[in-house]
Amino acid sequence: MSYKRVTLSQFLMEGQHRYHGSGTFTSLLTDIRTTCKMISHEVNRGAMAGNLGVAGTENVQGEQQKKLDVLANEIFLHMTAQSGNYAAMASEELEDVHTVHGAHGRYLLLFDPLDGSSNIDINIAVGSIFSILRIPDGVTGTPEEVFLQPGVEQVAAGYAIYGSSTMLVLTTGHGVNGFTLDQNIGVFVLTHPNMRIPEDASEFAINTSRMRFWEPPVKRYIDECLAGTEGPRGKDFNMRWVAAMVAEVHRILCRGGVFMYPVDERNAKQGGKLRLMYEANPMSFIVEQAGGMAITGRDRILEVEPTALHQRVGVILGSKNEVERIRRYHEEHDAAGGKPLA
Ligand code: AFP
Repeated sequence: MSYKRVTLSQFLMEGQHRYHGSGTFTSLLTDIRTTCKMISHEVNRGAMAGNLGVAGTENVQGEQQKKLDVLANEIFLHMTAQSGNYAAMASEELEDVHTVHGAHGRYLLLFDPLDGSSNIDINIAVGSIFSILRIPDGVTGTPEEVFLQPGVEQVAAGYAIYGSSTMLVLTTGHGVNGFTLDQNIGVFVLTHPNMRIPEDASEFAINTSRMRFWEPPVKRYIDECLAGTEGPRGKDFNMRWVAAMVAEVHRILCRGGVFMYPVDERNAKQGGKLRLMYEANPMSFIVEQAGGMAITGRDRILEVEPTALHQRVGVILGSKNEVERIRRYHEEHDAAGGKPLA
């Protein structure tokens, strides 16, 4: 019965009591909850609200912004600044740190307001990703360097997926829980408690149009998957590509698999394609909390020391045994004298 369900607010309050929290987390995540509901509303209205199409501007990454990229970014900035819980924010869409004047909180928010925005105009799932860091003790001000903390320092992370239903999936370091938005009453309810990624899988997601640029260990893994029952893996694999990391990670949380956006010959100069602070770190925190694994190819993503806000990185994450196998393939390649691309 729906009235017996646990809402996100109740869940956060319960966590606050269990871990003797001060209520800060509850406030931080309440801001995010409202933000995601508003973005969900705008995504859903789509063409009716004139929300589709390009904005005619470029973001800091040099990518064409969609109208909804710009709108989602504004919603994030506005809705999370009001409470004063966050001292500053950094967005994939903004060049510089956005400082909140008069904020009382000592938290930093990083976000990708609308991930997978090439899906907007064709009505396929998109999402928002967020990561929360604490300002270290003794630090004053919020220059860019304060944000440059490795992913292991995250105090919370999550994403919203605007798909056939809207969901908010989050971790505060005590497992991963998923909440579905009940559109009738405007409330997120706990529908996916304690999400766990199966350790084994036979599904992979990678943009195969880039195959000719891949490093040998990546090619080896995919070739073996494609060989199916006749190959060394002795089983058939399935392939998916949604072009929105949020949707790929969500599928992996629900039924396992591997998602790969590796460093390749084309993107090696910039370190990879995906952004460490807005995409790789928060998703890796979630994946690890759900029992999965997340690497750059060779290293654990959460231990990468960031050097720039908009840094990019190779990403391979998902079911533990598959990701461990891919890590081993990189190790074997390097041990045989192969040179890493980045
Ligand atoms: P956008 O948010 O700029 O559309 O990029 C989405 C993304 O960063 C990630 O979510 C996808 O996995 C990946 O890019 C898709 O990349 P391809 O363009 O190579 O399909």
